[in-house]
Amino acid sequence: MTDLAARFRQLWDKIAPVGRDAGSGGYLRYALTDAELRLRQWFREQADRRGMPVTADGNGNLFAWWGDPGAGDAVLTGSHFDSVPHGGAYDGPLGIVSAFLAVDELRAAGVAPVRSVAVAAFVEEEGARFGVPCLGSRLLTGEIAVDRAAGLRDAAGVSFADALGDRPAGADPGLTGRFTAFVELHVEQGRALVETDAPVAVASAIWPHGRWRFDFHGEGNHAGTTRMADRRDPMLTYAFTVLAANKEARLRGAHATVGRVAVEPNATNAIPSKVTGWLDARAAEPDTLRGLVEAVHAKAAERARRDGTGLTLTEESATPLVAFDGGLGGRLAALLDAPVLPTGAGHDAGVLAAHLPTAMLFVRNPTGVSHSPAESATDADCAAGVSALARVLEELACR
Ligand code: HGY
Ligand code: MN
Ligand code: MN
Repeated sequence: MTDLAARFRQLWDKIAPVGRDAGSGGYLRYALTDAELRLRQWFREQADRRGMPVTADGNGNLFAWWGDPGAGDAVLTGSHFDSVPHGGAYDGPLGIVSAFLAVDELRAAGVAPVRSVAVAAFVEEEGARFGVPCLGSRLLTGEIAVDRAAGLRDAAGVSFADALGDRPAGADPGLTGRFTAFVELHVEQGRALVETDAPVAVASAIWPHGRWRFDFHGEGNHAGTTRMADRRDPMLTYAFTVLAANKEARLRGAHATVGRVAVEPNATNAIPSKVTGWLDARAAEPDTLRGLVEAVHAKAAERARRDGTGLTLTEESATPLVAFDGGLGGRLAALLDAPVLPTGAGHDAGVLAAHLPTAMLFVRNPTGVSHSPAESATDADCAAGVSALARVLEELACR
């Protein structure tokens, strides 16, 4: 094992147990809950050890500064700590751990920043607690209204403002205006790097994507005594809609997933009164995505008429196509001699990309699996990611 891979492992092992579910082996690191708060504390300690002051933007995002935290140009890196339910270890934290190690590498090489380097820990990237992904970066850039973000509620009814302990501060153009670039390092969420036999890639684009909530309303009633012909069962409309989403996505070469469902009253012997399903839909082109969601909606509405149920559709979040800054991406791909890949996964980098030159580095994932405990990366590839990030930060912040 190289020195750097060993240093990666040492730091990684410190956070590995935090929020891990013993049963699934996956992580329950929801934004601003105990596990994520412990990781944020770890972030402050790591920054402190390196003499990097930490600032907060009032939206739940933290920044550890190598250089002046108060003024001047800066290069932003980092990622997020929060996970999806039973998510993998690498999605998010890899970008933060790698950023601290990249700063260590540069310092050990005697390189000093000409522009500050800020390591970010963005809050609620997954939207697993409050429903809207990239909530922290959307707030920072003004891409979501403060009132809407403040009022988002988790499953227990706690609002984002209450979890944060304050009303979010909202857009901070003074801060974002300081960043000359954002480079987010992330575990790859597919197998393209296994196929190209490279440890690190540069991102070209993020597919447009979003989340749509389908509320199906019916009539709660007794499972044993209600004649089949008399039922208004929203579970049927929901089930048909899931199948339709799968078919419509396949027809278009797009992706559609219903991975979350809520049933009321959720009793074995009662016809549900309401079923809510969340559609996650993604496509390479915005028109394809729009057509997909419209087609699923039309099919669901038609089925609701047949089932005698009601349907309301709510768009919970939408992220447009992100084409990362071609100049910056090309420069980094040449610097690292790395392949260039698009992705169907969303990232804070996708939100920041509308406001400043932004790029992403992907680290090879042997299984290609993500949002699952099976997500993985070797220590050697993680070390290659740290080296790549260090070279990028040297190029962008130290010359
Ligand atoms: O859902 C996503 O694409 C991301 O991982 N937040
Ligand atoms: Mn994720
Ligand atoms: Mn992520």
